[in-house]
Amino acid sequence: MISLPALLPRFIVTVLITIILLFSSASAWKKDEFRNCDQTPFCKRARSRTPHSLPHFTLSDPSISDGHLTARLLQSISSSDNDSAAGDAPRPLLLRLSVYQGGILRLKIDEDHSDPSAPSKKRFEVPDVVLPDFEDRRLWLSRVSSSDDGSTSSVYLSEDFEAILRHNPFEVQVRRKGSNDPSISLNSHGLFDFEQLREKKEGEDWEERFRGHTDTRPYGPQSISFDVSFHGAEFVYGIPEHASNSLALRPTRGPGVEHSEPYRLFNLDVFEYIHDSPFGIYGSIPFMLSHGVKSSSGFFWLNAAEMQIDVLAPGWDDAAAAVKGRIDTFWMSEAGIVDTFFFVGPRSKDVIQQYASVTGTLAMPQEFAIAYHQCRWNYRDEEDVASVDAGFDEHDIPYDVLWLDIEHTDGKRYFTWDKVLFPNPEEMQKKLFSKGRRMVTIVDPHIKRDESYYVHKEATDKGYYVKDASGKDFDGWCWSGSSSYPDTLNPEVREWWSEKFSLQNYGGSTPSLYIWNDMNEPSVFNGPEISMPRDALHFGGVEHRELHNAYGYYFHMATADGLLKRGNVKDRPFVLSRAFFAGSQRHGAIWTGDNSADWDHLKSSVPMILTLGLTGMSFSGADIGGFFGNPEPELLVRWYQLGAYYPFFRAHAHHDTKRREPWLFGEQKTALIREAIHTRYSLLPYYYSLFRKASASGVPILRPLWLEFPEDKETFDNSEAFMIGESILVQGIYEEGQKSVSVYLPGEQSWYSMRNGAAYAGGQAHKLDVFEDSIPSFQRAGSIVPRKYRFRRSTTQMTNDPYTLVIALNSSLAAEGELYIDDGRSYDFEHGAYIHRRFVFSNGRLTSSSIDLAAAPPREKFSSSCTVERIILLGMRPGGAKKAVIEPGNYETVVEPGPLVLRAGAGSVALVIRKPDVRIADDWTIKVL
Ligand code: NBV
Repeated sequence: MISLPALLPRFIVTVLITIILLFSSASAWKKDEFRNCDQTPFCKRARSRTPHSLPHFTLSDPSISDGHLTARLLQSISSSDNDSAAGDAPRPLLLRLSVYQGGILRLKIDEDHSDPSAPSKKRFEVPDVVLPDFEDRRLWLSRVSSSDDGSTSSVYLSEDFEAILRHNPFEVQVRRKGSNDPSISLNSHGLFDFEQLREKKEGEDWEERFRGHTDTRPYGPQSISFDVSFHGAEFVYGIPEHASNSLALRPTRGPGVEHSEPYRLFNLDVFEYIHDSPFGIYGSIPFMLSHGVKSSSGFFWLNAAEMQIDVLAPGWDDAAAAVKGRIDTFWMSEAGIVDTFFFVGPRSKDVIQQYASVTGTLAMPQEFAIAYHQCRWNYRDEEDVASVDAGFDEHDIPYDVLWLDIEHTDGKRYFTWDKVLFPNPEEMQKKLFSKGRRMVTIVDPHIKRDESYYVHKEATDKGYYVKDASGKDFDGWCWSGSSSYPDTLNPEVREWWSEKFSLQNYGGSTPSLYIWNDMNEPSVFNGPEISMPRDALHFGGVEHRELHNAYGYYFHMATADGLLKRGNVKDRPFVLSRAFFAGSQRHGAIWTGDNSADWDHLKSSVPMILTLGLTGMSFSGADIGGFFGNPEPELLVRWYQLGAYYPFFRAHAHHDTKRREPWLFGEQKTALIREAIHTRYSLLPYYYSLFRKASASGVPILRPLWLEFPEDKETFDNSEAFMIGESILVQGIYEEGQKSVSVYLPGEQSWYSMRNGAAYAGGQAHKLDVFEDSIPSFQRAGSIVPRKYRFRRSTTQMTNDPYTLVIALNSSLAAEGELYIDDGRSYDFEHGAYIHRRFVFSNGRLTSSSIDLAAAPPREKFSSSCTVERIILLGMRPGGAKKAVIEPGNYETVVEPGPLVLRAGAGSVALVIRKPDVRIADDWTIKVL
């Protein structure tokens, strides 16, 4: 059937979309467009249960099979929910418990398909998220130990931990060996429930209706819920994506909780989201970490259906006395299976690494990608692009990437160009690239249903679109009018999609063009909750409800694969995605979507980005300046000053906003923004080293203070300050006209202001004056931070620039740090083509030596002729040294007072070793005398 929009002339379609948009931009967050828990039957049902009420599950016949522990889970009585058929005898469920190196337990519970009465429909298990080599790390279980009375079984988990299974009622506990108290447990409160698939009974109504949309729910109720308790925990964190002022997850239910909505994990395009709400926005990562003074643990549920999670306030279960140091949580999902991972820690960094060993670490980005990006919806045409590009040079502001939003296309047909506005796209990209700069274009998943559009034609002919419940290509409204969506769950579709990015297929593209995936929740303007109907069908008969939260993940994956192939696996892809799921860190960066130009959104960006980092998505950022609205110049400057520290650093704005390139607010504001961007460029060597660390181990770039100071309770609930790696602490300024701020500096060592070198004692809060030129930032005593202080047009011109090492001495006059360098582009570093140095300062000597982590001798080599042009010593008394002797070579250079920040007017606040001119790649020692 030809769709109505196809019959309408193009201008009518455009008018219709404009009307929809005008209407939708007329007011802010439309709460009513989205379901709350009470309007979501599975959530309402699950939440109405009380501890240890029916149904009740018992574990039976535990045994070892194939190195796993397997058992049957018997449901004693059918679920009391009104959606399940009374009188149906529930079938036993299959439970499988497996143990992996490094303290990881995996628990799976599913229906038993060997049971002849089981329905033929299989529940969805999310593929391609767990790393392929994770199974290689499985520890082969050979025996189950049973307690004398047969009431529990236990298995080895690691040298320090074991897993205990209580049989009746069924409970899983992870415990430190020899301890009676668990670290983490599941079903301790008997809230486990599993709605089994079954035949529909006559007269039963399985349909669900919401705001004029009907979900046919052909398979009926199939939700799962259970409680998880974190013991020894002060706070829990994680489960993005929610906009929030608080990094620690606040209780959502129980005594003292006013607004009782669970944290929702359901990828949605929420127009003008508010800055503090448990409401789900663009991405979902069902991974929670707990942190306490003594131990930390983590829990991950691999399930891509809608999830709702309650953090329960002490006393939620009417227990007379709340157990101190235990946080109970309640997890509910609409569909899928139980596929859960318990991480034993015991430290938070261990938990993060354990999670990374399951879902992977971030893909190492190219160097340009971690520098400054300039975006706007839209840079109008080639002339606009050229003038913005020139503006940066005129104002002496570096930037690396210019972005083009949806208007650059021919009628929102991705992979095409508007021929009038962008007649020479290749030339445009080449001009930018000649200055070392790149371009990014947007490619969204809604494909215009236009017979003459080759992408649509191919997808239709090959049957590559997601289908609606009746089996026809799903047709929804988005930017391109009537649109269909590639079913990237299917590996064949991903392969096809990835080929669209080859230089031959993507006309007008060049090797310096990278990609932005937006609207991949997926956003469907006329769909339920602005998304795809849950009964839409994917590859293998999978219902959209089962994989919704991972749709954007597969789309992002296919796009990143496309760039990888385009560059012959020699050019690291850069793809920014709005939607994400567990594991998206392997495919590229994400950003926090359409925030607003107000101080509240500035503030919530920090806990949001920190949460993303804790859950694997280290490479993330928020739109600088705020997407909606016009920031006052003061807010814009503060946003640049904060955003310059986000791992992903991009300014972006809605098309209805006033232009806000950095030089449009007068000379003084331009200078402040320039200074903020310069700060980021000067720290790029440090950032790049941190990205490498994150890509190797999963430890995030931006970190909550407690990750570095795990025993300092003062830090546990701090959502305003953060660490960059181990050495720098930043405090945001989140209020207009703020004159002073209280900054808590943790630890026993002091901290040096990165603005003026002043030292502040650790372990206390300091009330500090706030300055216009920067936000408070400090280098930790005992650290060495590599920087580059020559400001160029882009990172490309910085490659051979000399380094500055900033040494912040601790109370023993010692410090250490690292530097990682490679070609910034290719994968040769995986074969040994990198330089990794360790710097140690002690007893008046600075030594540089190589860190070699490679197991095998390098296949490739990387060399650098860069030198060190200056070494700044903080914490040495003035006149404490006059000269430095450099070995080998045994030559001398002067040590004299000098500035810390290299800008006009910065006073001499440190000792500076002038021009040691040692090569960064070499071993050397510098002795100060
Ligand atoms: O493509 C237009 C915008 C984009 O600029 C923004 O960054 C995305 O988050 N896109 C959303 C669609 C329209 C938003 C109102």
